[in-house]
Amino acid sequence: MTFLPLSPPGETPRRVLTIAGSDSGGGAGIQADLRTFAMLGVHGLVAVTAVTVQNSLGVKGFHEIPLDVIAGQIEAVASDIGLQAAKTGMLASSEIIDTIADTWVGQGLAGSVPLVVDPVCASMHGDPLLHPSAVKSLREQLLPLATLVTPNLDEVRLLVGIDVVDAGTQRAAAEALHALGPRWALVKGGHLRSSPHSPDLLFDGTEFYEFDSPRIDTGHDHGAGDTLAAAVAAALAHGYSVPDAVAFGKNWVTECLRAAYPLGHGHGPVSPLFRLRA
Ligand code: PXL
Repeated sequence: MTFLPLSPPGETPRRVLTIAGSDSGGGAGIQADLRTFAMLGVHGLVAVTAVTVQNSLGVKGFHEIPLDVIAGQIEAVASDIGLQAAKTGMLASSEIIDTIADTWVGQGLAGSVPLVVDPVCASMHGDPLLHPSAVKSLREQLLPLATLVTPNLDEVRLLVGIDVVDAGTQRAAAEALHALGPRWALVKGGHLRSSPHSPDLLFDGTEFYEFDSPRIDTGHDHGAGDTLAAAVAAALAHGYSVPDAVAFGKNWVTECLRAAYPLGHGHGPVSPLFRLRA
């Protein structure tokens, strides 16, 4: 299922905030999030954290947005427009993470609005998108506020120091991540080369939920993690439970992977534009 309930034309749709970086190549970051939000019929709100200079070959550098401007964007939309869910992507520095955590609490959003934390650390080319010193802030300031954290296997290693190589280590990683404070932890298995599938494992401190999908290897999967987290946030904005939202997001990103296209001379993006077909 890749449809969420649509609001009638003229009626205000659900609002979902992305707190993330800009990708000049248009494949990942806020550009990917806004595409998925639009294709799923929710209204996207934005707090830009950093502007990357990048194309399909990699990230050449980035400029961090001043802290007061990041906080201001969140305050501006929360105080006027309101939101039913949010997600974070590229956060760049510990100061930015601390600012977002403080603003989230200060605006009264903690505990009332679901927050999906996609702990972006590097681009698919390995270019750093988060200062190494910021991992501590991610762990200590942001994860305790998260409804759901969605690391890939590299991010799992950075956050909890576990090398996921099979189902047993994936479980151990989910437990260690959950112990950092998020309500739910999703350990994504898309990079698990020991599996022919893409097995994701969700944990709430008590029960494990497994989500399997075919691995789609097109070579064009830029923005896949962002797209998954954006779709999960959109489903949460509609009141889905976390397991249902993850199942929805996984289906969504699988269809976006099938529709991925080449772009430039490197890696192309996953694409939600399949939705425009009749
Ligand atoms: O896909 C992770 C990601 C998130 N946000 C921005 C990015 C990337 C990967 O390159 O550039 C801005």
